[in-house]
Amino acid sequence: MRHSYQLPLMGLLLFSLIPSQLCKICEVNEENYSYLKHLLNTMINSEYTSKTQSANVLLSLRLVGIHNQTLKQQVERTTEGKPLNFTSGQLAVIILALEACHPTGENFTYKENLLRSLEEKFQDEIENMKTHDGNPLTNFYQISLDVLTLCLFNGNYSTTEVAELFNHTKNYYLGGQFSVDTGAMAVLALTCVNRTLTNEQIKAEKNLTKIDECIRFLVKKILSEKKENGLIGNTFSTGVAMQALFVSSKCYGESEWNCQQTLTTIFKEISRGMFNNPTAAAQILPPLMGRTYLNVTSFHCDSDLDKINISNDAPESNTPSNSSSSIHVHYSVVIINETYPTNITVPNGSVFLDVMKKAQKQNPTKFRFTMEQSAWGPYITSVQGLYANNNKRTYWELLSGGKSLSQGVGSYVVHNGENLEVRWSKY
Ligand code: CBY
Repeated sequence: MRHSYQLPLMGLLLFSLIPSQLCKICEVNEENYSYLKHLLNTMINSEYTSKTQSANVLLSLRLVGIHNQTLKQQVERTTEGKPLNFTSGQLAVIILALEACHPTGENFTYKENLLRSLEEKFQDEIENMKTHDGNPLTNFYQISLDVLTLCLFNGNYSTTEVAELFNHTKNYYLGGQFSVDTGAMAVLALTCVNRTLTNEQIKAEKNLTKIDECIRFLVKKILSEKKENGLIGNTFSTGVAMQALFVSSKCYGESEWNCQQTLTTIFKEISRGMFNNPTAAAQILPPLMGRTYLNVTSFHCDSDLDKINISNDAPESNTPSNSSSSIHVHYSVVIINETYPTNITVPNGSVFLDVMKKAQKQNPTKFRFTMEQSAWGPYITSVQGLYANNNKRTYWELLSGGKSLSQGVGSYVVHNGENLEVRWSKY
């Protein structure tokens, strides 16, 4: 009889001895490694179209214990002499990638000058917020990446400023919608800051409470974006959301998130070709192996993944095989109350960008556009000479049948009879 109440007590005691940093992790077991192989194949055999794409891939590979010297050198080369060319978040990803999971014996060589440059860029973001109605130079996802990187590598930032900045809920919204990617990246950044504060004890108790509250609020918001199939936000925000939930498991109950269900749905999405973009693959792989960006400062990140034999075949594209047949779509440019419509014929399997190029050729006055390469592929910067502007929170939104798309122009495969639109919008 005595044991019956002593056991739970012992359990409670043991539980309270587990450090609060220990997280709830669910990860892929070996029988599902074929999905990971597909991701690795996409990441390693892609031709990177932007500097941050290769940095995202390098970061991801290192976090799962795969060291690729050629890729590392490629990322190193992008930083030579010109960290000024990058936005703050791009530089943060590059630092994370170059410094992640050092194999023993390797020196931290880049960190100092790149970190100083990141500190400056972070200050420029804050300055811009002060002078432009709270709008950073880039966005709050990048600000979170900045804080995470500065925190992990002991760069300079003010905790009070961070606590203040991250307490404005408005910063987590894009176009009136809570951005799961942004909220989740903020949870990672704040968790890092929180851990350093806990170590420094009393120093900033007020900040600690503020940051704690903020993490709890964000975790609640992230969980409220959980879909019936287990995705959190959408397919592409689920990876970073998983990371945030791994490091904050003390903020929610076990019944609030079924991690296995999320994994199963992600496998389905991998099979559907949704992760054939190297950055998409890079962002989902670490959480599938139970890793988060907070593991960047670990000295070894070994896993069983390096046993996987990666082929040199180019990743499969989602272009259907009968691409000789044609399809017809409606395409319009919409600027406030003006609509400029047209009909376009493209080969089956074409992406949104192919439609835009064809329309531009047909009528350059109405359909001319410019783009730049982002980590996720081409990003439309202007249509008809009208440019997106971060300070005014304007951008060109992609829609199909009136619904906003969750893929960019280079990835979204168009369908026969579809109503495509690029719309001048505010976020
Ligand atoms: N990364 C960034 O700076 C981007 C942060 C991010 C939250 C990002 C999503 C998440 C991520 N993991 O990187 C983000 N998008 C932002 C902030 C934005 C805004 C950018 C403006 C700014 N101030 O920096 C903005 C304008 C609201 C935006 N995204 C627009 C778009 C559309 C692009 C259309 C175009 N002009 O080309 C689009 C296509 C949505 C639409 N229907 O118009 C879009 N974004 C999408 C779909 C996405 C997802 C990409 C998924 C994919 N497979 O291609 C995204 C992952 C991402 C990139 N956006 Co934004 C979000 C998602 O669906 N989960 C840091 C940097 C270092 O890499």
